[in-house]
Amino acid sequence: MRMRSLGPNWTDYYTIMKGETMRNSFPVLILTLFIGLAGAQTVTIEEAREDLNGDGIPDHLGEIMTVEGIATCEGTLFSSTGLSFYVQDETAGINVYAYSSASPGAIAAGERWRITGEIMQYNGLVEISPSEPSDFVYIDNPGVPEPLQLGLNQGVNEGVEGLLLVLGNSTAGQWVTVANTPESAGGGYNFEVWNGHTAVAIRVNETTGISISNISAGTRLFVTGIGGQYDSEPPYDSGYQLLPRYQSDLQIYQPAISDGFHLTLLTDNPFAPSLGEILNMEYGGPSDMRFTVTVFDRSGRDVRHLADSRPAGDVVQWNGKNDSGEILPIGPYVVLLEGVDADGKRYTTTETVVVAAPLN
Ligand SMILES: [Ca+2]
Ligand SMILES: [Ca+2]
Repeated sequence: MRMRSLGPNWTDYYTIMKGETMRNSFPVLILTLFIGLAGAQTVTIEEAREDLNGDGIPDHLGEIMTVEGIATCEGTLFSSTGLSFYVQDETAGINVYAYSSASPGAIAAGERWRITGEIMQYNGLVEISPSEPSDFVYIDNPGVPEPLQLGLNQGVNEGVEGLLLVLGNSTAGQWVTVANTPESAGGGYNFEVWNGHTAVAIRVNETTGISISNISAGTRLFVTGIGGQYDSEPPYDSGYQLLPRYQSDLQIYQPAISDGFHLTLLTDNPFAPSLGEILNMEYGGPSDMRFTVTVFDRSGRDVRHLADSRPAGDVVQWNGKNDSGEILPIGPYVVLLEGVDADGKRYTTTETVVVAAPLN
């Protein structure tokens, strides 16, 4: 079980045996045996996950290794029968998966544990799998680390699998947009969000107790969660997901309000572009503000840019076409007004408009 940890030490021993004195080798040998009995040598999580040949399978698959990491959720959060949670150190994160018989008792978010287990892989997700309670050693409770901020257009990938992440930047007022109504699938719900031009899969596991009743296409969110993967086929380089832990990980964007900041429709809504009808809108707000007007489709994709960093008091017109001049399909669209004031603070408001077909 602990052979891997003995490996380098036996090499040292052999090197010493070839050297000048036997006498010096005895303390080394005793120390080596002691380390062997005490437990495997701790490696970084990045080392445990290592995939140097790039085949999507951890190179240490099947080996027993020991890592130390901080739990980013409760030990049972992602399992209905045993343990499934995530730990991370400064280098990487990893899933910890074990039967309930291996549980050392309650594991709380923010606790640091030393964990020994077999390196495994399940549908692309790298796991460390302890087999008995003594494979868990409590160290201390430094608290849950700050989530790693994913940038605009950035998705989940192998490099951040197992880490606590956040999509959308609430400080910058930069949200992600829900692309579709959540669908029930295998003990949970799946939906996608647009992070800029990148679609990111969100997987809500039923065991978390998170309600998705207020999530639908067009909802603007900040999403915190753990980088996961579900990919049943080699080379295990797709199927990345973000796994929210708690209801508060799905934070609905609440726009700030500013005096006089407004977007007003001046013509009839719905309107029929195929009859030549045009939607007129007026916007305004504080004089130091610059305004941007963008039309989004129901999946949250920006389809038409009507104004970019313009002063207040303009009227904009939309003819129902996208940026390429094509008439868009009938259905609802969201017109987003963004205002940025002299301090760089961002304000937004929206109007839902409907592109209609003429009645026969
Ligand atoms: Ca490999
Ligand atoms: Ca993976």
